[in-house]
Amino acid sequence: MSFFQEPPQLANQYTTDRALRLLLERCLPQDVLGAVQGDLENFGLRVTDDILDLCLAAQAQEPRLQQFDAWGNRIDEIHVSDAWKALGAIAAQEGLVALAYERPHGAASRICQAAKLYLFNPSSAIYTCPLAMSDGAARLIEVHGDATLKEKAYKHLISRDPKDVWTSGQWMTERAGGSDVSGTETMARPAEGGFELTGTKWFTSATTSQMAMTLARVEGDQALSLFYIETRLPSGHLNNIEIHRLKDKLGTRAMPTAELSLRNTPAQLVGTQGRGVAQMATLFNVTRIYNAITSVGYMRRGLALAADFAQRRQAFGRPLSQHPLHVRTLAGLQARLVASLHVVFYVTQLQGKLECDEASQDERAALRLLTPVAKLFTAKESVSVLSEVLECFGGAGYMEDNHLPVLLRDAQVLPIWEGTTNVLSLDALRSIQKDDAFTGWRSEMERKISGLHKGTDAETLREGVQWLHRQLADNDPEQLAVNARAWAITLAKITAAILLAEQGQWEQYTKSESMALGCLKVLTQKQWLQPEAVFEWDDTEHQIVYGQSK
Ligand code: MFK
Repeated sequence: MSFFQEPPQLANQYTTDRALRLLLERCLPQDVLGAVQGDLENFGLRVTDDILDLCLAAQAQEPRLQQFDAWGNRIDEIHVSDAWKALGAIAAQEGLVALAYERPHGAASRICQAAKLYLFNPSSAIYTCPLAMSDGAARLIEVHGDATLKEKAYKHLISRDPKDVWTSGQWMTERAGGSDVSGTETMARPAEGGFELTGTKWFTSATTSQMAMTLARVEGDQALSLFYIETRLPSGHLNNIEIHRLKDKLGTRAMPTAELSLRNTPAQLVGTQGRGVAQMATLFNVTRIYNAITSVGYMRRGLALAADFAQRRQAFGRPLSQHPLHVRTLAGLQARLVASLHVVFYVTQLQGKLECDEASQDERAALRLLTPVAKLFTAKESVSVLSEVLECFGGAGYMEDNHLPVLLRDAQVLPIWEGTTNVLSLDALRSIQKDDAFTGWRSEMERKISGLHKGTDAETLREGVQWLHRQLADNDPEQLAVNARAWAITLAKITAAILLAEQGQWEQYTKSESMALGCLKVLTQKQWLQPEAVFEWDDTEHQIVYGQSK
């Protein structure tokens, strides 16, 4: 009989995730851990079972735009699969957004929510995207919304009832203004009861959402303002919105992303006129954290499959898991996942504290700096790790029908949307120059380092912090900007190393072995913690790209 390869199996994604369990054990108060553990165990199983089935069904039936009905009326109806809708219903019932606002565990609620999102994401066909925008919109309303918005939208965004729950869009991107939203062309004109918006939005994710937060310029203003839109009229028709087409994307194809135009669309001003970008930051700082959770979620799924496969796949007379070179490869990837996981959960913890008014000045500053850094770093790690994961399967990793390539294709959007790597590196620098965020981050990190015992690598960690500080102190803004990416990635790695050391110390006390210290050791051996190369801007770079001097 000829040979057939056994496919990889997914075990319970919570109970088998040692890194996550240890992290939660340390970060959550014992009563909270006791209260959520059963739920996480059930959910960890469901994401390998019925939720995964829905994910595959949603990916198999992509959304479709129907622009006209049989009678020639323009309807612009986006049809999504039943599976996509079912994923939304499960997300509501599981309280994936609601948890953060019900706050059953105070500031720690964000950590519990992040654990569920991390489990859900790789089985959700990226339903985490609408959840991210809805959570960001709920937070935006909580901070900047008036009573009407709280009554109209907020309660729907945080509902657990599938019939009542809403998702929100975050319509920032236009043809002229992508990363640079100052190019926004959408105009807002005062109208009865508020404003009317006219303009074109070039990328709108999860376009079937019931509402959207968007930017527009009030006639005569220089600065942008923030607006709330309801996408449909009570009749079900679109609310003066035309959908031109669905985007033909590399990944995230179960989710509709559209180009659309607003044609005198009724809108309500949110917060203060002319403070649109600053207020929208309340939303996009939440979605950036979701992006980071999503990044680690994809890495985890890929590595869970690759590690299982390595125990089944025989090559050169033994399973791959008995080949040291293969295990070394997997260990390097796993250590990178765990490093990212700690950065993500630390940011989540800070966000929870901020929202419960429990964050110190230093923690607020650390959060401001780490939000863009965690997003940019984990997104890059996700793409790189998943590319390696596919290779771990050999040719099978390149085959669409085993649902491995989709992980990489979906992950490829993570460094792009919600601010590209370079834009976020510059945002990190801006947080330092404008809000002195480095000082707070540094105090937080030094506090953690001084809690480490002798014998740990405290000195190396301290040197890492000092290296980051020297770069800021010794370079002019132009040099800092050209090295912003290297600086931000180094900051992410140093943060990860400090968090791993802190976790490792706790694990050594309470367990017989430490996974976190194992990861730190592997990363150190790989020289992963070395600062990224920084060097002066030189015209050679322009020449090698364009063949001539600037
Ligand atoms: C599964 C996970 C999925 C997640 C959902 C995915 C859905 C996809 C939807 C999208 O991709 S929507 C498009 C996302 N687009 C971006 O994220 C835009 C990227 N560009 C930037 O972030 C630019 O840095 C920015 C647009 C903010 C620059 O605009 P400006 O007008 O040059 O802003 P400026 O002058 O730097 O800042 C204006 C104000 O906002 C300042 O406050 P003040 O007016 O008080 O001085 C800034 O401090 C504040 N601000 C900017 N960025 C901030 C911030 N505040 C806090 N945090 C930030 N990150």
